[in-house]
Amino acid sequence: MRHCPERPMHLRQADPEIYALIQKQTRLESSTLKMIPSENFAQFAVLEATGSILTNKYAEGYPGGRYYEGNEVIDEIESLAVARAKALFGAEHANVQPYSGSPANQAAYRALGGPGCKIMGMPVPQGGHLTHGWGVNFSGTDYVQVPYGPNPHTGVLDYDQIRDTARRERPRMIWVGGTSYPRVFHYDRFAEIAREVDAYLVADIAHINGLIIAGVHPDPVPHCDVVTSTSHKMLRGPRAGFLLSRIEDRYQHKYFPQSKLNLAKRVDRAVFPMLQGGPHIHVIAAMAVAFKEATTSQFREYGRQIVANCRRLADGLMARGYRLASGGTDNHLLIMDFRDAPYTGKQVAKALASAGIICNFNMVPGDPRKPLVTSGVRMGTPALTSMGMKEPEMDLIAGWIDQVCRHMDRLDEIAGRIRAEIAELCSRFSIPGITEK
Ligand code: DSN
Repeated sequence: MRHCPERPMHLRQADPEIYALIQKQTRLESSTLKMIPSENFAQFAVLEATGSILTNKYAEGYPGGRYYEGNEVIDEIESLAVARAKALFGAEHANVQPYSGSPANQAAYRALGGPGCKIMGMPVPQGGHLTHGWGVNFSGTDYVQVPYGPNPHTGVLDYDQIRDTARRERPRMIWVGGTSYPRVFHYDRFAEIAREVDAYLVADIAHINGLIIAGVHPDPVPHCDVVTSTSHKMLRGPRAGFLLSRIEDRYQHKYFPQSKLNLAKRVDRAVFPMLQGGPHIHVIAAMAVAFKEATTSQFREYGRQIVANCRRLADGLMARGYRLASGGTDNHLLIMDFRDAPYTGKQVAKALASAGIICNFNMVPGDPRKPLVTSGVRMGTPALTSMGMKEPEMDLIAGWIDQVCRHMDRLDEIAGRIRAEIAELCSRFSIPGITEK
């Protein structure tokens, strides 16, 4: 007789405490405005793949070359994810094993040069990421960072200044990308500069990959040696990272004359075995699901709407007298600039959260305050756009943000009402992975 396994025990019975906490977080996320620009709602199919039995399998190595048996199906899954990543971005090579964005960036560093190399990147306060050379991160301790950033007055990158710095410093790598730069990155101009000084160009597109797919931002792939990304922000995939690269290294003879490995192979070796062990196959499967969704016309429309929503929100705030870093936005995020205000970015972010508007305090270019205080608040539209919100909702939200900022001294009187209005608004929209139809 066939052995009949017991019905699986659902989380609700197996661990009521954790179940209750997840339900609590679900209620919070479905009744407040998720406006941290790096957050989103993964679709249900992504959550399902992430929670699948694929979590059980060890698969060190790559498809066709594993260190464990029983990986025939796993090879198919990873190969499909790789093929979808390459097709989606038009890349020659893809590696889908990085556990997240920072490990992906670490692998890019190791594929392009060992510790001690000089790199150019944007520091965190200027809109970059920790891994672009910030002092407390491996990229700042193991590599020599030469910073560049937006002009503190205009908030926009000055490409002539970047070229001058590159000519003077001759870095091995130039990193382009950020976490709080509200404008477009011109990869073609970065590429010109990089070629002039024989530097590798690396784009970190974690924040804006959906805008690139939608065609509303320039495509970095033709211009860059390596492109890194996460899959859980705009892509609405699982929490993970991936790398895209050229196959051949344009500077092989100069920087790696002894190596028999081309760039694609060096990227793969940097991920495994240099930096990681077993890949998270359940997450790779979920990433493949997200890549598939990103090929649809609905996804491209979503990418366009993210920017339209963010511009509308920016216009609504500026019309009410608020200052924004760089004077507006071209992408999914904006930074409210409170340098001249009597309250800090941290105080405003907390006040907004108390009213159901969840964003984060953030440095603005030229910020005189410390990173744990700041003069800025960063907010974005990807998650709201995933819910189906459009321009009319952005107008409402600009109004609520304004009410909070104008009444910082009597929040008790208004926060509850705004929170209730926001919960009512959210209840009218479908939330991917939560109330997804
Ligand atoms: N933590 C991410 C962000 O919020 O931008 C970057 O890794």
